[in-house]
Amino acid sequence: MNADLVIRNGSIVTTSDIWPCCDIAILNGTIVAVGINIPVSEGVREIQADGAYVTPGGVDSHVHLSLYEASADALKTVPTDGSIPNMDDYTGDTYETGTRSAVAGGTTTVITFASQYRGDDSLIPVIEEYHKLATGSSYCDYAFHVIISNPSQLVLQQDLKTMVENYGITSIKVYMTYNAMALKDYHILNLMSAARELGILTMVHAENADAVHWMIERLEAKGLTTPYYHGASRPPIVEAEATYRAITLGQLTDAPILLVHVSTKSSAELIKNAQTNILPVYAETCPQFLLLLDSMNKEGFEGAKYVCSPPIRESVTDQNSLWQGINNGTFSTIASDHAPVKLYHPNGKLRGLAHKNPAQKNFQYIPKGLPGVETRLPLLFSEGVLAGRITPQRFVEVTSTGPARLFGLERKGTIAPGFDADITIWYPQETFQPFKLTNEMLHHAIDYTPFEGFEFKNWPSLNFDSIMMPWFFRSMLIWQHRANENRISTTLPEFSYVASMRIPLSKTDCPF
Ligand code: DUC
Ligand code: ZN
Ligand code: ZN
Ligand code: ZN
Repeated sequence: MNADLVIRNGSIVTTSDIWPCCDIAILNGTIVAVGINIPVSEGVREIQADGAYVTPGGVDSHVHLSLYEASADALKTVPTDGSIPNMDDYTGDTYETGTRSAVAGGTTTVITFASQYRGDDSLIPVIEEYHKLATGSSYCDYAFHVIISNPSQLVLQQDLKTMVENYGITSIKVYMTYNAMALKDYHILNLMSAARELGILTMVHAENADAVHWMIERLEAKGLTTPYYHGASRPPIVEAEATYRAITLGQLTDAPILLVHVSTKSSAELIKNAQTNILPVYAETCPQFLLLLDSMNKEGFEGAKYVCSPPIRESVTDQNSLWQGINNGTFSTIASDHAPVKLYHPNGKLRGLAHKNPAQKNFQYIPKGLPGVETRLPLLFSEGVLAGRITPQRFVEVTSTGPARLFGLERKGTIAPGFDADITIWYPQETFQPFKLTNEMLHHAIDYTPFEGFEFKNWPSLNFDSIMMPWFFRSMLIWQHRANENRISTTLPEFSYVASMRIPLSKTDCPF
């Protein structure tokens, strides 16, 4: 067998099976064989994976990187309601810091957003700008969705087609909330209808903008403006109404839709009901909705760490319903919705607040999003697979195979000959020392994690057990890539694997 790398004796996990004691032979970043005792020439590099789960590399289908950088000019014309921070306050992750963080957590492909703002007439310069931001700066494979905030005639009649044909991009996102982004139902109908004609999937952020606005006014009138009240301003019913409306608009246009960051039982039930009626309705949820509760949110400004939209919910019933939705097939993908802004900005401003009234620290001016691209897979492995809530097969389905299929990443998402050799290894539990997460362990450029103090019972790693290595090298992750595939771009082809130095290694020692 002609190969340049063999992974030996792992338990390979697919959406349907676990094949114990299997080898994977890899050549030039592609899997060339899967089988038992695969013979290869002497000298071929081997990785021993005895007793380890070997899963396809994670595909994170919802990641915001360089969030506001490409559209700086267009942003000047946009109303600021806290959904978009002032550019001076921008401290999110770039393609470099975000993708190194992804890889360090076992994710080998991210689908990120190129964002069109109101001031942009066309989509094409926005897509070009994001390609520039990502090129040469990404440690893993990446692809794009396009956020549409100005569905101009140019967009509807020309750009969507160009986006598909010239850039291989087949998904858009629309917002039903935020002044700066929200589209009226009329415009969403126009977009869904055009998207359907072109085979584009429309992702929907479902929250009722007017209802949120109305709630915020009432909270403000009572002086309830600390970050703690963010959740109160966007109750589950606000998400449910918009979810139902999105499903209805999709039905009217006969267009496939994906409800992103679903956070409640009521929304999950509406989606399940639509799916039962054979509508092409897909759904995503995120680890923060499965694992965090609003009661963890602190009074005072520390609560800003947990501000995301939809908000972290109050009820275990919502969490249980989302886990149930993973098991009954409601959710095709679990994504991070990595959309972070630093809590303490180096210029002394707090999470984008100072351009409004800094003394006020009003929750409505806090950008809505959390970091999570690195913790997504390990959280779902620890709290899902090892806690017995989901099987290893379901884990693979919602973290890799599902999103790869949904977004047309044809050579990703499973371990089989002909597929990209993007592989994540989870060493056996008995060899892993559980640890409590601190933000310093992560590779993002953000100064906090909402999962601080969570205990992790495993983390993706590679064990060179026959080679003497410094102890911290025990933790590594295989990452192989394949460039220039239709939708996928990768820009650092010289890497054949990437070290993910886990546990107490300072960022300055890290090769990323
Ligand atoms: N929606 C997202 O998908 N991400 C961050 C903020 C938001 O509203
Ligand atoms: Zn959203
Ligand atoms: Zn998002
Ligand atoms: Zn790859």
